[in-house]
Amino acid sequence: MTASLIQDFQEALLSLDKIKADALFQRALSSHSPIEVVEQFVVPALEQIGRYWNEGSIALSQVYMSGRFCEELVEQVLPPSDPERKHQPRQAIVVLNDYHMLGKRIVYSVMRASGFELFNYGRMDVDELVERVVADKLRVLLISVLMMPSALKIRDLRNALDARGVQLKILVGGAPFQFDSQLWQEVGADAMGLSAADAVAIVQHWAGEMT
Ligand code: B12
Repeated sequence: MTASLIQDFQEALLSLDKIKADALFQRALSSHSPIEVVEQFVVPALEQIGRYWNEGSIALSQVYMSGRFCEELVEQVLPPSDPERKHQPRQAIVVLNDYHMLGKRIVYSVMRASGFELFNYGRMDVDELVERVVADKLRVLLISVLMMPSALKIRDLRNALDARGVQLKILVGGAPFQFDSQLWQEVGADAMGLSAADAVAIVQHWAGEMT
């Protein structure tokens, strides 16, 4: 994926030029797999947009519309599921507390495309999540958070599950864990992944241990 293609894509997003963004996305797809395009093209462009916003050089509306455009593009190309399901632990994915949904959507799609079946809980708070984990008898929970206050809520979740004697492997991912490499341990998670590909590799490893 060339840097100039990513740069052009990012500029199209920032100028809210949906047609151009779509054309560049299709061009990237002509030489790379959908997952590669998502992880090596869409994600870096959005991360750069996040940095601009952090510096104060762009408006929140530009960040928001870029996220929405990318959600639509990603939705078109990520396959819904693979018919060959593997033997696997009961698992789910959730966004805890915040409203950044794109990362979860990608991880969910990539997990399913890689042969895993998992519940998609959408967005939940801690109390609701504890009840669902117990009711669904989960063995593995994937949590996506993009804000620090949401990341810290994982500690409350772990404490509430411990109090009910629930043994659950928690895999976390999202911006706060990328900013602070020790945070996943501090909030009581079992592992942290930087990407959707990491999620697949880690759950595959756990599934092997559990069978
Ligand atoms: C787009 C965006 C938004 C959009 C979200 C649109 C949507 N539908 O999702 C909008 C404009 C709504 C938004 C709003 C806000 N945002 Co915002 N946003 C971003 C931005 C620029 C990109 C996020 C994104 O979509 N990235 C692309 C996706 C694909 O990447 P990702 O989510 O990181 O997921 C990848 C990996 O992290 C990983 N992954 C993700 N989840 C998981 C889970 C598991 C288990 C695994 C293994 C891996 C994994 O795999 C994914 C694919 O590679 C980030 C910047 C950043 N550095 O992340 C800020 C950012 C997350 N936002 C931030 C903030 C502060 C806000 C607001 C509070 C702003 C405001 N003042 O109103 C609000 C809060 C909304 C809320 N209550 O949740 C901060 C959070 C800071 C912090 N430490 O808490 C960030 C980090 C920007 C910053 N540097 O300040 N935001």
